[in-house]
Amino acid sequence: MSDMNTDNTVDPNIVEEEQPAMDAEEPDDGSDDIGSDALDRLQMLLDSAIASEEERAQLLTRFLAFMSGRRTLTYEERAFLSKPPPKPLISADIAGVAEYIRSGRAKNIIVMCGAGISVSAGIPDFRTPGTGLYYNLQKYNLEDPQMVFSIDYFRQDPKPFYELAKGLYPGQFHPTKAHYFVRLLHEHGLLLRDFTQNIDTLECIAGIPKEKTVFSHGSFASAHCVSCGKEYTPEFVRKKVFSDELAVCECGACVKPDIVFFGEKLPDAFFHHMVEDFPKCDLLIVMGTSLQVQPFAGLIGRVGDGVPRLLINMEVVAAKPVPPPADADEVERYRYRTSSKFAFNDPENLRDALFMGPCDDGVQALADALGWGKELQDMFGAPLPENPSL
Ligand code: CNA
Repeated sequence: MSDMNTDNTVDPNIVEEEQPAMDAEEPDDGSDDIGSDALDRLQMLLDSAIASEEERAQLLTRFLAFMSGRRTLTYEERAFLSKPPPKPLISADIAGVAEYIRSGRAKNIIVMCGAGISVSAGIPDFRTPGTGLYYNLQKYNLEDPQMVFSIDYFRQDPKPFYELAKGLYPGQFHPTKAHYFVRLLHEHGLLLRDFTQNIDTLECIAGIPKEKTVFSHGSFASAHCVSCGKEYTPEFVRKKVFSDELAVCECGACVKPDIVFFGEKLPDAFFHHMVEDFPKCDLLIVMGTSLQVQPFAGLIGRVGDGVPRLLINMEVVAAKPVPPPADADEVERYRYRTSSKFAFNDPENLRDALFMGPCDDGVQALADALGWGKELQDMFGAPLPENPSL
């Protein structure tokens, strides 16, 4: 995929380009050589909620017969394999997404989130002007505030990172409604996976099961020496952080919590679940992220064509700059073909829904529309567990 750095490391500078199409070409000669992209489309239809159960079963049976040479495909079948899927949502907003969930079409929801979901807990995000962590790092006169998460810079001067770590270290904050909404999705049996970029581990405190969470940029749950690789406990690092000391290894180098710095590889779980989960996803909810950091940001382009996506954020991010082409034949394909940009600028868009505002308001509105409003409020108001594990 074009969204992936070849070395699979985090890169904040890559902004996603348009993804190549995953659509099927219809053969001009009417033969049954429908091509491997049509097989991809078949797989996608079978994996997604776009076709009904009956359509899926019929399609699979006929296709298997075709593959084993027992029959040829009809014109309609070939057309079905290449046609754009039906309109995904009744409206590109919270009400449309709620209707989609209520209709039972969302059974494998993936949530992707970032620092914005923890802002109301008191943890600043990176990039919001005036309050973000990068703004607060001005006193270090760094050439670029992102250097604080550069592994080379950390080896030279770990102090800015340690200071920043103190401000978002797990154990000091209460999860937000956005975290509890993810748990609610899980309790309603709808959560396939929660891909978080956050390192504050508020997901664990909110009670989202660990196996449902992918800490895409690592966490404070473990730590290693950057030179000899010796492992240290999170308690060791925690004590140092809160006594304003550096955690130093017995070899003399600095110890770093296992959060992913720019230039470092993401955890294996990220790639495993990226490949396993996204083809099954039937609704993507993206919350509180600027979608600036790759390869995470490119995940939005990994759901099947036409699979609805909801962005809940203070600002519009990753939007396609222009409306789709005016060509009548191309427009439907273009509209529902998955790319790593949202189609908010398309006035006919019924696939990418937007709630622009605080995450907590967005999830409360969605929970209300689903009839889960009180459940969310009660969960948010309940006392925290005594000893949540990181
Ligand atoms: P970012 O680049 O700072 O973007 C945050 C996004 O959230 C922006 O688009 C904001 O407009 C939006 N936002 C801010 N507040 C709210 C709110 N209340 N409701 C809705 N939207 C809001 O952060 P990203 O997560 O996109 O960048 C990825 C980095 C940030 C990851 O590597 C994280 O590790 C890192 N980070 C994590 C934390 C944390 O763990 N809480 C805090 C700060 C940074």
